[in-house]
Amino acid sequence: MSFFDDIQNLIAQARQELQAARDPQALETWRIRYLGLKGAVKSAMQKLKDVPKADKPAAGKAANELKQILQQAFDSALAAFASVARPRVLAGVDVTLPGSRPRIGHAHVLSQTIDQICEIFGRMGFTVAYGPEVEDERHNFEALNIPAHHPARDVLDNFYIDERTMLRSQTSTVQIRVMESQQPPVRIIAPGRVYRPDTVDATHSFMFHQVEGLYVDEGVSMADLKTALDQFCKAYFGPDVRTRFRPSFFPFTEPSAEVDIEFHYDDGRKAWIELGGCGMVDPNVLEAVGYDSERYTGYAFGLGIERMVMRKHAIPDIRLLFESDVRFLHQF
Ligand code: FA5
Repeated sequence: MSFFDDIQNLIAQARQELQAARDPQALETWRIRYLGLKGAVKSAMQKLKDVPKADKPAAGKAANELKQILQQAFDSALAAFASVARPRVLAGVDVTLPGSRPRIGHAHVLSQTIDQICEIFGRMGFTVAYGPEVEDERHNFEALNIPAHHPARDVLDNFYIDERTMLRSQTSTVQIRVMESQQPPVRIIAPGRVYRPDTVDATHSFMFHQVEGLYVDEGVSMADLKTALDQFCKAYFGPDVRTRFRPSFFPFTEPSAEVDIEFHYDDGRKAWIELGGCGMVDPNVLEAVGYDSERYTGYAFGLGIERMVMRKHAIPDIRLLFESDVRFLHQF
């Protein structure tokens, strides 16, 4: 078969295959096979050197025409494909509309709040400490000045695992763990889960989160405590929020107080809402961890995180925070 017959056969075969190409992928495969760097057109060009000298001018022309014919065939197949395919893909879609946000997951509102709390106290110089949720009685009670037979240690008021081990009922345990492991000055917060067999209702859960705060150094005073908590509440709830400190009692602080924030209802009513307990660290606690209570003083606080979140986002029932209902969780 002559060089010219080969060219004619190639054109016929290429056209046939191009007609059969049904999608962009097949079109691209065709382009590579015929017009690519190692394609059929290229090898036809290379065969020119074997053509007898007399036929060379005509063969060169035929080879150039082969290239043009196949390139044009490819271009028009591509254009035809694009003009058919685009309306089919975009039918009924207004590409000028804003996109719809994909519903991807995000941190739970309680985790977001814990991050926020750590950030706010971080700016005041507090570092973050953690302690175990399964605790011994020394850290949950004894070192916190809560002796044996104290009503707070009742088996009905705590989740005991065995005689000496329990799920911690307060993050105050971390105060002890931190003070046992370092010398003053100590300035930490400790967020985490705590467990109490409380009857579940709109504001109580058997598992909830607290954030503990502890600052021990020379010359720490109740005024420092009030300033820190007031500043925290203003940073978290907004600059207009008012705080109030009510005298209270905790075995591990003296004096002790309950910290409240003023809450404004939509109908104009106002009420004081309790956030947690606080006070000056009792000297007995400082002595229990080997600190010199003559030299050092400190303050501590423990705030309920669910109560803060509920107040800030007007969540009426604590159970909503634990039910994993995405319709609720997606709002935050
Ligand atoms: C304490 O737990 C003390 N450890 C706080 C403290 C720390 C005082 C350091 C002094 C110094 P109390 O039992 O009041 O205190 O709990 C603190 C907060 O946890 C409460 O004000 C409330 O916001 C939250 N809380 C208590 N029980 C529940 C519950 N069942 N469900 C949800 N939140 C609760």
